Amino acid sequence: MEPLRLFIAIPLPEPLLRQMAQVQRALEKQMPAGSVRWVNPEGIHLTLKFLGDTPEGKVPAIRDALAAVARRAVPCTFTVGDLGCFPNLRRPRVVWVGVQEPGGQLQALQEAVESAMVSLGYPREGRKFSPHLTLGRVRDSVPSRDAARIGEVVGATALGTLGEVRADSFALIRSVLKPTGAEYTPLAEFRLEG
Ligand code: 3AM
Repeated sequence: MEPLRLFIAIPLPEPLLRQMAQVQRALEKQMPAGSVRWVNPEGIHLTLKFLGDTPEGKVPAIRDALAAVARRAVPCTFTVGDLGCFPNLRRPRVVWVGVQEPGGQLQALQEAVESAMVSLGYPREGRKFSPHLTLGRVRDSVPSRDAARIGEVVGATALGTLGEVRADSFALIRSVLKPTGAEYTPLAEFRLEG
């Protein structure tokens, strides 16, 4: 049987997704044509952990482990705003909107999810958790002049705060890669009950 490509993420409210679509359109107008693959705004989410290819038989154990995390984790409120690029503005690969949560509960949730998945055999993420909402990915074929322009536009755009999100659940999501972009299907949602 085909493995499932899975990840764990916090879903976002519809009005925020509409704002994100507006930001995408505003940026697209200023950037070299076709230089960025914009993600489908309906699928924008806050990723907590990417699992990747997973045998279907492992899904019940993942669900059980995530349910246990959710029973202990507290809901949190985070702010969405400002723009940036990974790895940086000079070499932009991913264009994102930032997520700020000074209280540390989001970080704690991500660490709890990470540990639970490491216990199930997934590799621990080597990089520090940088919560973000991906707007688009710079195409590999983009000439360095165009990449520089993308970084300039992102650096010059003062987005400010788009809104606050009350996160009271997270989801296990299946991703199917298609030529038109990734299609996401939630397999299970977990309410934060701590
Ligand atoms: O939240 P974003 O969109 O940044 O980039 C992928 C996306 O994150 C990330 O998992 C989310 C759902 O696809 N992703 C994809 N492949 C990955 C990998 N090999 C990955 N994250 C880490 N390692």
